[in-house]
Amino acid sequence: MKKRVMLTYGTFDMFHIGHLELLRRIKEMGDELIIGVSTDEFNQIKGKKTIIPYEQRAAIVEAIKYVDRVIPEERWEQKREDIKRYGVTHFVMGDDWSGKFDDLGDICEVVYLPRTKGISSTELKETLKSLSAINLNELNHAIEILKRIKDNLE
Ligand code: C2G
Repeated sequence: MKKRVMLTYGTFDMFHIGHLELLRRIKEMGDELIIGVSTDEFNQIKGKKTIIPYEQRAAIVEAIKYVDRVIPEERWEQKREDIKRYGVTHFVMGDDWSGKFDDLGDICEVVYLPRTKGISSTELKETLKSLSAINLNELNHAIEILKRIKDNLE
């Protein structure tokens, strides 16, 4: 039986359960899983702001037990070369990309899997931002109270 070599790409910023669930499901479908992790430069081309630098994002993905190989993703157009170079049989992405890579269907299976609901790097960043805004507010409020106490003591 021909070895099923799976390939997917992503930024994997602030690695979370949505990313893990995708990699788990893809690995379940095949024998080998290759991940193209978007470099910081490519994220600029994608217009995607990241918090965690490429080296750390790639190291985290490489440490995942489902992953057999990590390659840098530097250009939109490298997919076809990568599929040929690594003998990829299945190209798999989350379904927010549904239809976008069907053109690769002439050289491998193209599969889109449902995204994991309720989690995304963007939502995580928003939550962090709102938490720091709340903390800042409370800090300013506390400073006001301390000022009033100080004024009353004088
Ligand atoms: N994903 C998911 N569920 C989530 C969040 C993400 O299944 N809750 C999937 C996405 O559908 C994608 C993968 O996880 O297939 C990686 O997501 P991102 O890191 O956001 O990657 P993206 O910016 O979509 O990069 O050339 C392809 C691009 O590099 C894909």
